[in-house]
Amino acid sequence: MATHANDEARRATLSTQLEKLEKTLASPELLNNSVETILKKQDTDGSLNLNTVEEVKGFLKAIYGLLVQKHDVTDDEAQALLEELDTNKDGQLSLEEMTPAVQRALSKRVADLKAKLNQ
Ligand SMILES: [Ca+2]
Ligand SMILES: [Ca+2]
Repeated sequence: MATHANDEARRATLSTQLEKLEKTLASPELLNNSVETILKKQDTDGSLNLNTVEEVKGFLKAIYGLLVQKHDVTDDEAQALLEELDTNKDGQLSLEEMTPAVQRALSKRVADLKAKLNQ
């Protein structure tokens, strides 16, 4: 019985998370706010973009955090992400350039949560 109650509580928590994530993904404004929060947390020099490998590494860690995966981030991984997302090739990531990666991470998290809830 106790196990059943725990399972119900766990499902309720997951459902709440799922709802919140789906809302964020469905609203450009909420998504923008989320990316902005992440950017401000990683932006150590107040440039309002990610312009150092350290900042990009922090961003990549934040994305892994969204996926609830503990993962060490290397300079190479950060460099690869920077090259992938840096569409105007100025060597730094703007909020607009960060958005697809955050969107991707959130979508993946939504899929994971749905899979868990359907178990
Ligand atoms: Ca910066
Ligand atoms: Ca750029």
